Amino acid sequence: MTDLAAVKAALKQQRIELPSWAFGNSGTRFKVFAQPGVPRTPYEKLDDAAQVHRFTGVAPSVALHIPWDAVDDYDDLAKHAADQGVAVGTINANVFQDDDYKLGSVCHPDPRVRRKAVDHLLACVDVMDATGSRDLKLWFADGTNYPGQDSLRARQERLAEALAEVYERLGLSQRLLLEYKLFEPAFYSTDVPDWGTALVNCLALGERALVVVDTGHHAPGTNIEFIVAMLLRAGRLGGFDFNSRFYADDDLMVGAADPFQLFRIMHEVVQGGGYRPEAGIAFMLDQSHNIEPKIPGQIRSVMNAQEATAKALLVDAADLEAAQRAGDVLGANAVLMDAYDTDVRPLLAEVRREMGLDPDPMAAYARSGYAERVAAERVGGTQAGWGA
Ligand code: LRH
Ligand code: MN
Repeated sequence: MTDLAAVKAALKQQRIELPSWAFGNSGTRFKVFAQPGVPRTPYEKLDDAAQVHRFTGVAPSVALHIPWDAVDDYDDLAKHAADQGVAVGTINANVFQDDDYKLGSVCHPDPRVRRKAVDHLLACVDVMDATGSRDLKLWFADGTNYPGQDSLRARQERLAEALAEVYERLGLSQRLLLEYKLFEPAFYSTDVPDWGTALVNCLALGERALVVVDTGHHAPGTNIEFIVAMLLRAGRLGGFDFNSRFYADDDLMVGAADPFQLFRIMHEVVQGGGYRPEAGIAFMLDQSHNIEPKIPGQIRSVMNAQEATAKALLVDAADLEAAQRAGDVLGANAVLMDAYDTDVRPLLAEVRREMGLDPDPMAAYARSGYAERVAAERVGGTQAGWGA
């Protein structure tokens, strides 16, 4: 029998990090739709993220993306975050939006371009020193579009050399999180396309180099929870970029497209000891709210993650292990499905009440009038976006 008090306690200490860029305008190559009240500055992005934490209680940090969130004084930005009741979290580098990076950044054939890219990564570590961030997250758009365009082997040499220089620069309390992605924007080869490539590079660097699993970065049909189990077992799972997709890297709300997959992933996290705070797993969202309102989109996403986590925490591990050992295929599957088929919304409403929060974060946010207030106040200036 699962200990409900322990499940509630575990849910109260959940921590989900929000992406600053989810609060800015985003879209596709076809259109980026502007929305009223969208932040114009990293400060306003933090203000909006703080609303998500205010109503969910489990989103106390915000990942930044440099230069999208570049400011003159990062110490002051971190202070502003604290004033809003949140903290600056993971620092994301960006070596995918400069004309120089057409043929790659750290994997580019031209050493001058590689130098420029590595210097940006090192500058992001300086930002971490100012904001007190633990993690540097690296995703590389690097790849090729046609066979023969470049040496796949030489590009790996360049990647390893760049990562080694950045890893060397990190402080002892800082970590490098390497994110892989199957394809896009490159359409023939991607230099960090899968968990194996990311893991091999992290093992070569050192124990503070860990792999990030972005749930939108796999080939259709990939058993992502298997990858999670493997990385946890290897002690190299650094974190997640949570989102969901029907087709490619759609960056939809986590749990929206495939809540059962999210449950299976969180089941492996819980069973693999990754949910314990001391495991140091960074649970981050990485999403784009192209057509839906952004703050409610983030609140709904956090709630989806809470629901998948609650169901995973309700799995009767003893019954499951007994059925598995007995080779009771249907019995074991039933233990898992019983947890998944449990309506955990009343449990989460109770947890929120016990945290002093409104049991219905979406309704509470709507009643707050925040959206109307910022839409009225944020007139003029340039709305934030990806600047792509
Ligand atoms: C790349 C990615 C990466 C970010 C970007 C915003 O697709 O997932 O994590 O830097 O989205
Ligand atoms: Mn990502």
